[in-house]
Amino acid sequence: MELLKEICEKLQKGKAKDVKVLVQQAIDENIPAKTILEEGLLSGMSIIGEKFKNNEVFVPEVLVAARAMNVGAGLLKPLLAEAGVEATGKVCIGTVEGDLHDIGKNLVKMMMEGKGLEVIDLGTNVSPATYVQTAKEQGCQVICCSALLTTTMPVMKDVVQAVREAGLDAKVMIGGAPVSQAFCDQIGADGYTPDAASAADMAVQFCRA
Ligand code: B1M
Repeated sequence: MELLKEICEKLQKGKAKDVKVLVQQAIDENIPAKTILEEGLLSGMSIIGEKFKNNEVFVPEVLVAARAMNVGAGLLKPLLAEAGVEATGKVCIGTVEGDLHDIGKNLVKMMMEGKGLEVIDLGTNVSPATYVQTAKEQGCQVICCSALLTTTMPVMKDVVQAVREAGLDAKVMIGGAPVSQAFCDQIGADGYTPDAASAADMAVQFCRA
């Protein structure tokens, strides 16, 4: 679809204002929010990711693309949310210590809020102690950790260990591009999902259990 291709291209160029206008146009044309997200915004972000890997673009270009992504995703937020859902539980979410990537984490948060979960956003660079303290003080049923760097994935193991040592019965969910089910099993986390929508489904299941 031409419009989605245009969103994808403007996102890669970091044209946040254009992305905003085009996403709104796509919404007005009744293109499903999930399609706009996946085939417009995320597809642009994935091309930028490849170029970043191949040194064809650098941090500043990636940052402006990320900003455009957040602007577009913000418009989709109310549409991705399910209307009239009742609060189903409380979770906290953050990107683990040493890691500043937050686009995926923000999408997971958005999907979880859409399912009626109360989400405490701890931001990026979150230490295991902060997850534990927040879950304890706020009574979170689920602790959600995102990581995008292979070097920060081991912090997830520290989170699991800190949660168990603190005697919390909160579930620990993990995700992010380099994370896998095998890694989840290896560190003893309670759940892994590859995308934001299934993360929200899993969190709801944990909260209801
Ligand atoms: Co960075 N970066 N980056 N970066 N960056 C990657 C991750 C990288 C793969 C690029 C590459 O080389 N190909 C690479 C990591 C390599 C590795 O670890 N093996 C990398 C690197 C090296 C770095 C720096 C070290 C670069 C440098 O400075 N030399 C640096 C590190 C900074 C730090 O964190 N300490 C860095 C910096 C940055 C920017 C600041 C420029 C920017 C981040 C901006 C921001 O987030 N606000 C950035 C970006 C944007 C990327 C890429 C291009 C895109 C990441 C992204 O947002 N993807 C990325 C390349 C790539 O992934 N192709 C790259 C879109 C997002 C929606 O996907 O987060 O995977 P993702 O989330 C998905 C799922 O994984 C899942 O749901 C989401 C949607 O369905 N999910 C969960 C996520 N969390 C979940 C949690 C769950 C469940 C599912 O349960 C709790």
